[in-house]
Amino acid sequence: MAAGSAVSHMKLVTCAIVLLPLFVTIATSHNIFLDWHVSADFNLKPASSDQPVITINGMFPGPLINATTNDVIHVNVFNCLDDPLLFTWNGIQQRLNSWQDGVSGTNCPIQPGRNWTYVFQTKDQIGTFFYFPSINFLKAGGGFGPIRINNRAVISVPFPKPEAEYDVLFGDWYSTSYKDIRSRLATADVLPPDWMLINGKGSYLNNLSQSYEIFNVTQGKTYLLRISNVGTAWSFNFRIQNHQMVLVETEGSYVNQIELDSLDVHVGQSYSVLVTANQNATDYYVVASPKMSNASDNSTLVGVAVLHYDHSTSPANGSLPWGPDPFDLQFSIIQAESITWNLTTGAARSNPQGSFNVSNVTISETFILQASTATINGSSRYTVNNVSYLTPDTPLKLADYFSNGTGVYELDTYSKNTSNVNAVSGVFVASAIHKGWTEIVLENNLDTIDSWHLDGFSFFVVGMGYGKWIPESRSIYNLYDPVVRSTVQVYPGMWSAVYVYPDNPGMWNLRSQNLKSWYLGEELYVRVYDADPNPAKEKPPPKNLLLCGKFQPPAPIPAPSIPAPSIPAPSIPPPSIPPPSVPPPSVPPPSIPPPSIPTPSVSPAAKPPSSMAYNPNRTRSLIAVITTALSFFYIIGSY
Ligand SMILES: *[C@@H]1O[C@H](CO)[C@@H](O)[C@H](O)[C@H]1NC(C)=O
Ligand SMILES: *[C@@H]1O[C@H](CO)[C@@H](O)[C@H](O)[C@H]1NC(C)=O
Ligand SMILES: *[C@@H]1O[C@H](CO)[C@@H](O)[C@H](O)[C@H]1NC(C)=O
Ligand SMILES: *[C@@H]1O[C@H](CO)[C@@H](O)[C@H](O)[C@H]1NC(C)=O
Ligand SMILES: *[C@@H]1O[C@H](CO)[C@@H](O)[C@H](O)[C@H]1NC(C)=O
Ligand SMILES: *[C@@H]1O[C@H](CO)[C@@H](O)[C@H](O)[C@H]1NC(C)=O
Ligand SMILES: *[C@@H]1O[C@H](CO)[C@@H](O)[C@H](O)[C@H]1NC(C)=O
Ligand SMILES: *[C@@H]1O[C@H](CO)[C@@H](O)[C@H](O)[C@H]1NC(C)=O
Ligand SMILES: *[C@@H]1O[C@H](CO)[C@@H](O)[C@H](O)[C@H]1NC(C)=O
Ligand SMILES: *[C@@H]1O[C@H](CO)[C@@H](O)[C@H](O)[C@H]1NC(C)=O
Ligand SMILES: *[C@@H]1O[C@H](CO)[C@@H](O)[C@H](O)[C@H]1NC(C)=O
Ligand SMILES: CC(=O)N[C@H]1CO[C@H](CO)[C@@H](O)[C@@H]1O
Repeated sequence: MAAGSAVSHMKLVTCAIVLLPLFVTIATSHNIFLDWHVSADFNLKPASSDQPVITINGMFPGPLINATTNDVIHVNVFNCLDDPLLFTWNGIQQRLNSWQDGVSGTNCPIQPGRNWTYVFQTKDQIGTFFYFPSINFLKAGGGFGPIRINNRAVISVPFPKPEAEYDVLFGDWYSTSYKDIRSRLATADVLPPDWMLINGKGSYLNNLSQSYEIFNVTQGKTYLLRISNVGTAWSFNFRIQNHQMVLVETEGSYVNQIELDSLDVHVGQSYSVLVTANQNATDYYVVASPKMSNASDNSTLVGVAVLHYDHSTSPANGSLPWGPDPFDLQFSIIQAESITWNLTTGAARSNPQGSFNVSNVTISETFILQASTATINGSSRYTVNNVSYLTPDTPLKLADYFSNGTGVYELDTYSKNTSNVNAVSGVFVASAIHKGWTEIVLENNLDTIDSWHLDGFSFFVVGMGYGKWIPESRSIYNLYDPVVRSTVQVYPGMWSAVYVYPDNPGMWNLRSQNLKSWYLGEELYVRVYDADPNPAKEKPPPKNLLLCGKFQPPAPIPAPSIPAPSIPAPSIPPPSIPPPSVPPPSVPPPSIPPPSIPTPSVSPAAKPPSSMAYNPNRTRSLIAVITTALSFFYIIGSY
């Protein structure tokens, strides 16, 4: 890091040099600093075609974020793509900090040629997660990677320490450019992706694959596989020839351990399983095959990797291990219902997971959300309660902070529990009662398996059922040990119900993980608002907050000596800034900046979605940057 680069708070990126991963983990401070150069690579050709693949520091999938409970992750993202970019951290709860969630409703995009640093904490979490680019359909081009949150040393884990851990990211893949797919989505009937990659590599059995993945094991040892479905559309059944798996964790919860021959993983879900190398030392097939598809053994849509024993005497052979009938959803449903929460084990904390449970809670509110499709103004859209989400130029979170939403969204315009009469496009923001238990029923009117994710929370998966949900459906709920996670599948023609405790104020995305559905409107935001003015409740915007849309950056501050509106450093309790989640006493018209909030200029006609780093006090930021840099070098020097 040259001293010069610190001068500009937000630096124009030199995109030519990308292969410079900077991984520094400072054990004592529990800060993890990462520099990510995100670019398009045309030479990887995982599916044999020379489409752009989104890499991070040249890697596909991107680098592992290997964190421990409560670590603080600093990810400086350099956008070397020609599309605006945001990353979201699937399943990371961003306690009191939806500013770092990285979806269109919370952050202005990082423009091409720019960089921006996320800073977030893995507060009170453990488990298996992943990250991915959240906007512009970029996920279909890659850019995803694994996140592990390890237990702190003082917390015991409910299984013996494995010999090694492997990240297993599998997902479907289009063999054409994400840009082509994106441009055709609204107008043409785009076929689902027809390839399957495991850790960015094609099938062992398909000679079009450039390479295939090998998991190395030693006979007699046990391994932890951290599995995520990073794809865009297909659910997969995962299995290993001649080997069983023990399911131990999902999306941050320890489950009651069950032995499985195969595991269904839906889009956006994560699991960890233990696999013991207890067979003869040869090679074995590792298979992920699509649900609800007749894809044959050797099709590109069947992922095949290799489990390779040390001193293996033969390559993988025989036929692929049989999975369940891909159209037998009953198998999948029964398996889902058998995944329950281990109430007695500790997780991020030593007290039992089950000490916070739903066996006796009072529901304050029920959301009934129905996913469907509709044609709106001639284009095909996905809808929730007949509303197709319309992404405003201004992130909801910014509007919330600067103008109590005025001019960008209106809270509860659309019903949370009935479908709009006509299909419309709109900015669907639903309120949730702070600390009032909320039941969310997700119904699927589509003919594919849907998968829903809520940012900011884990939820209790209390039930699934056929047809329409009715209040009597509650009689089949499991309120004793429902699994706690953040992504739940919804089978076609069925519903899934979850309970969530909205104790995390902020603006939170509730979305279909199926990329096309999400991109075409199957999402909404849930606003959790806490009237308590204590600033400890929700974090103030970060110092490097990007502005865009209605709230444009102020004109450049000419000289550092000119007094700027005072904004305290984040670590100092803010004396003059109003608590972030509390709206200004009266909503000012958008052109009047709210009292003592940094003054963005409002330009309703702002067309190019430019976003610039907001820099209230250049002097101070410069000092801060230099100080950070100095202490950084000091730490490296003493490392
Ligand atoms: C991840 O972090 C843990 C805890 O610090 C460490 O034991 C492990 O070796 C790390 N794994 C990788 C792949 O870096
Ligand atoms: C951009 O990167 C530089 C380091 O190259 C860093 O000092 C600066 O804080 C980053 N900008 C933002 C907005 O994160
Ligand atoms: C690849 O496999 C197909 C059959 O799946 C076969 O027809 C073809 O000849 C193979 N190509 C090469 C280069 O081996
Ligand atoms: C297994 O070993 C091979 C050969 O050394 C290596 O190329 C491969 O990356 C290893 N696999 C994993 C998942 O580490
Ligand atoms: C649940 O966790 C406890 C405590 O770690 C462990 O002893 C027990 O085996 C686990 N139960 C199951 C069914 O996995
Ligand atoms: C392992 O190899 C031995 C000797 O080749 C054979 O008898 C046995 O059936 C094999 N076991 C398995 C599980 O394949
Ligand atoms: C899959 O195969 C079954 C049985 O062969 C057939 O009934 C069904 O129509 C096929 N489905 C698709 C989508 O091709
Ligand atoms: C691929 O699968 C089809 C259908 O199962 C089969 O007919 C064909 O022989 C297979 N090809 C190869 C190369 O295995
Ligand atoms: C369940 O809740 C009711 C009402 O809040 C309370 O009276 C009762 O003691 C609770 N039961 C248990 C087992 O916690
Ligand atoms: C911000 O800038 C003003 C004017 O240059 C200066 O007086 C003040 O000390 C700065 N604040 C901080 C925290 O550096
Ligand atoms: C802010 O918006 C909310 C929801 O629309 C409304 O209930 C509240 O009264 C507004 N606050 C102010 C200060 O206008
Ligand atoms: C899994 C499997 O069937 N492996 C076999 C592959 O072929 C060798 C040699 O014929 C056998 O020893 C393995 O059992």
